[in-house]
Amino acid sequence: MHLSERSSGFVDLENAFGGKNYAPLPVVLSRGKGARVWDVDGKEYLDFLSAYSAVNQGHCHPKIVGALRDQAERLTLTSRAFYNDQLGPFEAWLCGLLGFERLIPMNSGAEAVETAIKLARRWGYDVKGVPQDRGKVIVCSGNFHGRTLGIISASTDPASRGGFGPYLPGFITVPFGDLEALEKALEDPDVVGFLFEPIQGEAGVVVPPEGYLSGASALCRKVRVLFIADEVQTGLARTGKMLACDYEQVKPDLLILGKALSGGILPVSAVLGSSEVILTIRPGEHGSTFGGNPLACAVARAAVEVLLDEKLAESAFASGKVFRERLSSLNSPLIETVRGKGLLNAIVIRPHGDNGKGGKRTAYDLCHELAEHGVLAKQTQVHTIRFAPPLVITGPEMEQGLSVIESVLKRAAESL
Ligand code: IF1
Repeated sequence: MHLSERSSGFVDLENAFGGKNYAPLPVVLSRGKGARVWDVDGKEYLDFLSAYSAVNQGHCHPKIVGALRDQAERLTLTSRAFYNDQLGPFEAWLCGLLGFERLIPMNSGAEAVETAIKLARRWGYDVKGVPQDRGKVIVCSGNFHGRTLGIISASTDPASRGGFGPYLPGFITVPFGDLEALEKALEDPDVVGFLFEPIQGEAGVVVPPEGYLSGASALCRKVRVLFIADEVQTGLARTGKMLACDYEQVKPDLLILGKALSGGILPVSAVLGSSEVILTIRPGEHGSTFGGNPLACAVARAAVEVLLDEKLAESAFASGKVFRERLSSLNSPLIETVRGKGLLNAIVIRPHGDNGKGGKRTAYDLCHELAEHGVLAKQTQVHTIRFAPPLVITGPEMEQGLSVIESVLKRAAESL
């Protein structure tokens, strides 16, 4: 991809002074509105990544930005050493909306996942009666729950996990989507929780077989194991329902939210659950300086209200259908699979052509080409491209995005 001098300046600075824990597409963004973003040269793009589903409400949503501005001028952070006038109302409102008794606010998704694991262990000891330090959490192969040491200890992905040991014990891995394997693992009396993504994001938008969530929920209930849904990525309207668990009418014992809980404006996450579980952690035993800050609460309230006011779950459901139908109807020999729910979708691409480095072109090369033509998307795994535009994407914008994607795929298919 050609880089302007202006763009190269920013790329060079990151390369010179930043850690190299990312390999971004060479696009330097400076502005966003709705489903569109602009780079430092003023070139416009459709954002089909949405900051990994954090900006479900679209970039710089005026209502959320307004809430941010209003609250920023009044009070931003008190710590949890004191009460503030935003946290309680926000907790009551979100619990009421989603049908939970209590929540613990945190910041990043990973922190909320860690909180859930701690809650499951503590509940296991205090309520279920598992012997101290023996609690185990079942996780799924191919999972992605974040980057902390605890979480990567539960990962099966060598890139996330490798070379960071020693690892935290207490995890059992089962294949994702396999109820029999789960049932077997649940025979261990020390199991306190089953932690899963309703659709695996990083694994390549892997949708489990129908009935998996409801089956897993029933299995967990039978043996008194907490059913813990990581909806950091699938949650909050992304998959065409408020929660992906709603597709099978299952209610998790612990629900983990992040990303779009703030509409991408600042890091806000939460774990929701029953008093029985949430209250097992007592004062001084867990927390965070920024968790539950008034700015975050005001922003999160506005962000979730936007999802409701603008019926974004319904929009995601409808436009996701259009998206998958259009790409399937291409019947492109290049596309192995089109999958997803709502606006969390992916296509699996066959290697094709010549990448100029002695190999075949893959999803990575297609993402560069898409960016050149004004559509931002990111490969996940080697052969998969994830498409997850903001849920506010308009009909004409979706058409525009689809026509770029279609033409890039058609051209690539010629080199198969
Ligand atoms: C990165 C992936 C997406 C998540 C689920 C918890 C977290 C995530 C289901 C942690 C985070 C991110 C992190 C981001 C890339 C991204 C990602 F490709 F790695 F898998 F979205 F698909 N649970 N996902 O997906 O939340 O601590 O980041 O707030 O660059 O690592 P976080």
